[in-house]
This record gives sequence, C-alpha cells and structure tokens, in this order.
Amino acid sequence: MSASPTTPISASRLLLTGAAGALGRQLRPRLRARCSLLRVSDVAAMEVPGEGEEVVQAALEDRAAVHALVAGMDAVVHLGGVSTEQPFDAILPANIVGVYNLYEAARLHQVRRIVFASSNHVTGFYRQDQVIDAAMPVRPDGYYGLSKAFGENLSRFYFDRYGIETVCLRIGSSFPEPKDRRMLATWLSYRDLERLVVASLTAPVVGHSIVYGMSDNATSWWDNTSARHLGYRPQDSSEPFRAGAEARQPQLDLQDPTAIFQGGGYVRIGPFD
Ligand code: 15L
Repeated sequence: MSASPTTPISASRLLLTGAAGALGRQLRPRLRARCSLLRVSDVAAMEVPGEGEEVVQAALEDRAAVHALVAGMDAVVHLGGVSTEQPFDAILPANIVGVYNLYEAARLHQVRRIVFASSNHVTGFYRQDQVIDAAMPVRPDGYYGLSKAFGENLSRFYFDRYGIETVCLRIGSSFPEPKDRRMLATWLSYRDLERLVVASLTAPVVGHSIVYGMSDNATSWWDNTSARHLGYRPQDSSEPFRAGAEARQPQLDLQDPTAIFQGGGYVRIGPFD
C-alpha cells in the first residue's frame, strides 16, 4: 500500500532543505500537513513560516549553519544544492561540501533517516534503448550527475559506518507535465513525488536504498523492482500527455545525443572553458 494522504510521518520533526526551489515549494505544504514541526531551509529567501514551521536561511557549505539546522530533527528531506548542470566550481560548495556537512551533522545529532534528492543524471549516459536498475554502475552525464553520485556514495558510507538510513531518489523530470518526448519516460508528477517522499520517510526499514523517481509511465528506462520494499506506488502517468509531446516534437533526430542518451540534453552541456 502506498501512503495515504493522512499518513503521519514517523519522524515528527522534519528538516526540508532546498525549500525555495521548485520541488521544495511543492513539498513544503504537503510535508507540513504530516509532521509536528517542519523546519525549512534554503540559501534563497523563502515564504514566512506558517504554524508549525521554522524558516532558516543557510548555505549548505556553511558547516556551523548546517549543524544548527540539523539539531533537534528526526529526519531530513534533502533537496538543497545545485539542481542543474554547471561548471564544477559552482557545484562543489553545495553539492559536495554541503552534503558532507549534512551527513556529519546528522551523525552528531543522531538523525536516523535522510531522503536524498539524487538525480537520473547519475546514470545519464545509459542509452534510451536500455532498461537499467539501481544496481548497475553509475554513468554520470556531467558534474551535476557526478555530485549526485558522490552523495549516493557518501550516504552509503554513513549507513554502513553509522547506521544512518538513506533513500536516494534518482528523480527523473518533476514538472507539472512532460515538456518533451524524453520526459514521457522520465516524468514524475508532483503527486507521485509526494508519494515517493512519504513512502521513503514512513517505510519501516530502508537501510540504504536507491529508487528512480518516476510516475507510472508506459515508456520507462528504469526498473524499480529492487525498491519495492519502500511501498511506493505511483498513480499518475505521462500517457495523457503523449499526443501533445509528439505533436510538439514530431521528428526525432536519432543521431542527436539528446535522443540517444537517457540524460537528454545534459550529455552535451559544456565544456565550460
Ligand atoms: C534534473 O536532475 C534537474 O534537476 C531537472 O531540472 C531536470 O533537468 C531533470 O533532471 C531532467 O532530467 O529532466
């Protein structure tokens, strides 16, 4: 069974990082309704706190600020950091140093579970004619994907060494609707994103899990069988958007890397010099 709209989050004090971003803004009210205290954070300004909320502006590379953020929390939904392909120097502070700061803070403050927003770009150099699962070797399609692979490895270390559980969500394309033909395979509706995050927070045992964040799309490159223990059951599908996406993009250039690789356009961003 996937989590119902009223499933309380077993962790009653929850930290949501990246709360000013597109997905953070979606998740904030949905998570607020399920926990006793929601602390939200971002490097950017956020909406003022509602009842049962705390709002803390902080940079992930600021170690002391991250330790203060994490203190007193039962669990973390970590969406913070750079979420698109950028030069390495732009990725390094939040996505590499920041994720280290977060896990060190979690260790010191005895946080038991983290839901880590990874990305499909960890495996973006697999081809679109392959179906892959989370046990296959990573094939990042850029510095952003590499940083998410680092976060996945770091979280595995913190589970093996310290027992902090993590669910790594290799999020596909979470937008109001699929924007192009690639997203017919990678789309994750906002409602399914919520279902996935709630399942990741409420499943009794998750250990260190990796799951692709996608809706119940007819076309799919990702096999989530090994994450069935999470109880995530997507209920939306990209299929109703297929005709529109195909009409907007009637021709596919099969020599174009963006039509060959799962990471789409990310595979050819850069070099940046
Ligand atoms: C991501 O990881 C990005 O955060 C998002 O903006 C999209 O580009 C998405 O991947 C995608 O692959 O469509």
